[in-house]
Amino acid sequence: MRDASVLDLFGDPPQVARTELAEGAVVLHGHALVAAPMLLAAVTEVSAVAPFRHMQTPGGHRMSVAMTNCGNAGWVTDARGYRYAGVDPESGVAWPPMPEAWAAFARDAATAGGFPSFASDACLINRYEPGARMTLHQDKDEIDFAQPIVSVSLGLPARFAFGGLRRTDPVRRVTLAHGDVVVWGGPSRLAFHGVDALKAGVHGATGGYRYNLTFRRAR
Ligand code: MD6
Ligand code: FE
Repeated sequence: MRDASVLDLFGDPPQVARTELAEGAVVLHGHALVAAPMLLAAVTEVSAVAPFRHMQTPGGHRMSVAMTNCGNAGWVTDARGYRYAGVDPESGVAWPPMPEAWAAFARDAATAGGFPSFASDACLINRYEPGARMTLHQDKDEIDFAQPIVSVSLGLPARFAFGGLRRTDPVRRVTLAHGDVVVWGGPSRLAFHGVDALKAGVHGATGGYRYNLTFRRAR
């Protein structure tokens, strides 16, 4: 047995409860609880430079979820379609860089979820207010579907709907709470998923909002 000493501070992270959603998709409950203050502080920094905005879908609808990005590429949608863009279309300048600690967190979480050596280059930051939701969709604007997605939930809880590879496949629902991380790849990489309308509430870390960070390899 290893000596119970200060070394444990630098040892393996504690095992957290897991929910397997499907092959290649797992919820690591509470995996981001320790990192949450760091992650939220950087959300404030990123959004001071690249503010949250309600983008338009290609069909002309205003998204109820407000979004911003950091990293080498940012996910955007407008009348021209869904895509990754190297600059923030609102300002015409590059997205804020991905904080080092974020990339390291995402890599570690991916490893814990079964996908070692994940190198994210983009993080989409979603902000949900009461009533905001995300309809069923696939994340398919990235170049390399061999890379997983790491998704971090912060603040108010939400009901996450996870389906199959066809829009009409049955969905399973799971609550994502503050600090939960979903790691998602392999045979689940193109699974349909969405978020039910957020219920109003107050969370000690985020007030009336839920934030979701999704780390991707976009390019
Ligand atoms: C959200 N998440 O939790 C939205 N996409 O607010 C996503 O759309 C998502 O959690 C791909 C992989 C994991 C996700
Ligand atoms: Fe998604």
